[in-house]
Amino acid sequence: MPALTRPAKLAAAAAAGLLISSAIAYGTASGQEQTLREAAAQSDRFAGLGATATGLSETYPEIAATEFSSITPGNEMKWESVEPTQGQFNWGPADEMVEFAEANDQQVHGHTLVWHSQLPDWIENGQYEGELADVMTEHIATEAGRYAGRIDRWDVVNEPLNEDGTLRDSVFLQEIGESYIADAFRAADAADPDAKLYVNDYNTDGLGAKSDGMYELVSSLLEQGVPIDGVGFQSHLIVGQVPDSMQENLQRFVDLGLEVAVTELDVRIEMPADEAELAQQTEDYASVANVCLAVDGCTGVTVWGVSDGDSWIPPTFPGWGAPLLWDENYEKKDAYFSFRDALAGTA
Ligand code: 9MR
Repeated sequence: MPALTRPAKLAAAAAAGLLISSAIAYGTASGQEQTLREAAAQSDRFAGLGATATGLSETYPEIAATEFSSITPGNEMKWESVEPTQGQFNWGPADEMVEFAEANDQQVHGHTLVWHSQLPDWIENGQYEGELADVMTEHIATEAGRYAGRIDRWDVVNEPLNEDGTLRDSVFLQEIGESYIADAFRAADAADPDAKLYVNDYNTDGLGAKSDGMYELVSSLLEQGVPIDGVGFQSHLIVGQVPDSMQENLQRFVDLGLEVAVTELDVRIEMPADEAELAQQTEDYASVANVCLAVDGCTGVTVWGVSDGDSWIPPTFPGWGAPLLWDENYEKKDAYFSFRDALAGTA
C-alpha cells in the first residue's frame, strides 16, 4: 500500500474514529528518501527523539513526526515538571507529547520517575509530608499510573551511579537506602505492568568501572526478582570517542536477559568544528547505530534533540557544540545520512 499523504491519512484516521486528540498526524511523504524511522524499522528497532513540548508543537513537528518512531519527553515528565508542589500536578506538556506520539504512530519513552536532578524544591528541601519512601512510591504510582498502557519504556531510575560505579549519594540513597531502586521498579511495575522498565545512565557506554557498577546493580536486582526489563545507555559522547568496547558492553547486559537501548545520543565537538571533526562525527553516529544493530536485544537509538541550535550541549559545556544530526538551519548534516544508512544496515 502506498504511504498516505498527510490529508489522506488524517481523513482516513478521522473516518476510522482514531483521532481522539487534537494532535496533528503527519503522513510519510511518498517517493522521498528513506527516513530514520523507516531505516530503523527494517530491523524492528526504533529511531527515537529526545524532544520538548514546544519542539513538537512549534519548532520541528514535521521532522519529529516523519523521522522518528519514538519520542522521549526531554523535561516534561520529570518530577519538578509534573509535581512542582506536593500533590499538585501539571500534566499539560507531558499529555501533549504523548498525544503527539500516538497521533503519529510513535512509541513513548517515559523520562524519568526517580532522578537526583530536576527535583522540585519541596523534595530538595525535605519539605514533604511523610517518609520519602512513601512520597517516592506515591509519585511513581501517580505518574506511571496516569500514562499506564501508553508508555513503551520508562526510565524508572535515572543516573543512580557515581563514576567509580558505586551508588550516587542522592537524597533517595540518603533517606531510603539502596532499596530505593528496587522499591521504585516495583512501584512502576504495579502502576504500569505493560511498560518496559529501564535504569538509565551516562558514561556507562563502554566497559569500565561505571558500567561494571551498572552490571552489578542490575544483576543484583534480577537476583532479587525485581521487575527490571532494560538498561539505557545515554551516550552523550565526545567526537572520536565512541568506546571500542560498546558492543561487548551492551551485549553483556543482554546476556543477563535484559534489553538495552541507546537513550540520549549526541556527539559533541569543541568549537569551531572543522571538516575533519565533522567527518569523524559522521563516522561516530554510524558506529553507534552499528553497535545497536549488532546486539540482538538493542531495541533502538534515541538522539537527544534535532538541531545543533537547540541542544543542551552549548550552554552546559561552553566552547562545545554541533552535537546533533541537523545543523542550526535544520539542514541535514552528513552525520544524518551515515546514521540513517547504518540504522538500515547498509553502512
Ligand atoms: O535535555 C535536558 C535539558 O533541557 C535540561 O536542561 C537538562 C537539565 O539537567 O536535562 C537535559 O536532559 C538530561 C537528561 O534528562 C538526563 N541525562 C542528561 C541530559 C542532559 O543534561
